[in-house]
Amino acid sequence: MDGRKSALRSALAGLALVIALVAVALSLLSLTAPAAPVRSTPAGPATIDLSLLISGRGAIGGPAESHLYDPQLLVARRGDKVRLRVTNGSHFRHAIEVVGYGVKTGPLTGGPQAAETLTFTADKSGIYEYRCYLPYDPATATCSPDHEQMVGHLVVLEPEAR
Ligand SMILES: [Cu+2]
Repeated sequence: MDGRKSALRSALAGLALVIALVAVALSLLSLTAPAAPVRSTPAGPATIDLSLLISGRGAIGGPAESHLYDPQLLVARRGDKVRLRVTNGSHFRHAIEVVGYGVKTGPLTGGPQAAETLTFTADKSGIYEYRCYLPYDPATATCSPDHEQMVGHLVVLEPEAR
């Protein structure tokens, strides 16, 4: 009886040792073979196509307090050439300016969709605000009461070290 117990005990101890060795081997493997970084864009400077919608649920004669830029965050890397398609999907005249980048559309008329593509090189890293530069003027169907809320940010990252 005692002999069978001690055989079982040593078998369990052996099993525990094997499990510990496998765990050490696995941790060494994961140390020596790090996962490759996931990459969805080329490593070097690239031309990136972005699109931005000036969205307004307000319509002519209706409420106009929901105008916004969609999306409110754009990301590029320094050195990328950016082609930013701006479409005005609202019924009011709007525009966009990336402050500090010297990049802006002309006034984009409302009603039938108006669009303009801005092409620029993201040559400065940092976070830059984009906003509408046309003040609210109901007499000319320009912008909307929420003009001050039409804000987003362009984030230009430093490229990864290669
Ligand atoms: Cu405005």
